[in-house]
Amino acid sequence: MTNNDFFARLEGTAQGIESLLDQLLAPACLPGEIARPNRLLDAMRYAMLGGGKRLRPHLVVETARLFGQDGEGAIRAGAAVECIHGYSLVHDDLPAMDDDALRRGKPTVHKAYDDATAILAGDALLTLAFDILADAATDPDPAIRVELTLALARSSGLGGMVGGQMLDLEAEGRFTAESRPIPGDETSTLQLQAMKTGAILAASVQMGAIIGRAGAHERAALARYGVALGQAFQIADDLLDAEGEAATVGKATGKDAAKGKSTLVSLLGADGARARLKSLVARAEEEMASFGDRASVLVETARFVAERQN
Ligand code: GRG
Repeated sequence: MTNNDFFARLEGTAQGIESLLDQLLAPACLPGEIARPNRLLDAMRYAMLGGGKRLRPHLVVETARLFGQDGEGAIRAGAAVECIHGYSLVHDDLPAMDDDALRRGKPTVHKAYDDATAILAGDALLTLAFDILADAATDPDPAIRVELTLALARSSGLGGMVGGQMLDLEAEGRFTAESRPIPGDETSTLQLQAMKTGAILAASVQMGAIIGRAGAHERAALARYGVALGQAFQIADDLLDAEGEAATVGKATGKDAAKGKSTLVSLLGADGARARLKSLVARAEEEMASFGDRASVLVETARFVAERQN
């Protein structure tokens, strides 16, 4: 698969996601809703439309495609993951969390609106994610919808992304009076990162496999691919934070070092982190070998994740 083919696939999914989110975030109420307040809807649209690589939906869609499932279901499941991702960014940027002014190259939601609206926009995106999955349009089989719901819930909540965010705040030393400090060794750092960012990426792959009705062996290989991809994503993110320019990356950089955060870059050095990144991409590729040429997009995705500049 050429680079151009890969970017065409990424862009194709991004367009599908943009147009579905535009529809889902329209002013008209759905059955069971009473009214959609303008300011909240505007803030949700501001957070979700016109930006982002749409990497997680791409993983859902391309994994489902591996099993010949090329319909609306995968785009809808991808939109659900993207809503969780979008909510996490909106909340992460708040003054009580990371206090960021720039996201995807534009003012963060609380800067463009206000803190309360940003909190509510994140809350409503979180709810919307599960609304999308519960809808029969996502898959005619209720058992599949339940499985998708569970995969997304487990990866994004207490034992996944939100839990990882908590560990991250603890690691900054925010609550030293009440909680144990998090050790900054490699094992703890990998666990924190696996929860905070890896879990949702791995779940995206898993959700594609659920839609594709993948067998146990295939799911296991995809799960290992997802873990390697998640770690690679995080190292690339840490390298961008350490070495990238805010204008290119689309958000503030140099924050990990300023906060004394433990990352694979601080633990292994930039060259050591790059070497680890290379071996993770190789592992992701190996896991896809049994799928043959059908998995070439997922192989390219692992390379893209490692080489991305934003
Ligand atoms: C606040 C509940 C809560 C969770 C926060 C995922 C997370 C946990 C915070 C996001 C903050 C952050 C910058 C994490 C680093 C990795 C990351 C998720 C980067 C952004 O993801 P990309 O590169 O972004 O896929 P785009 O904009 O392309 O969607």
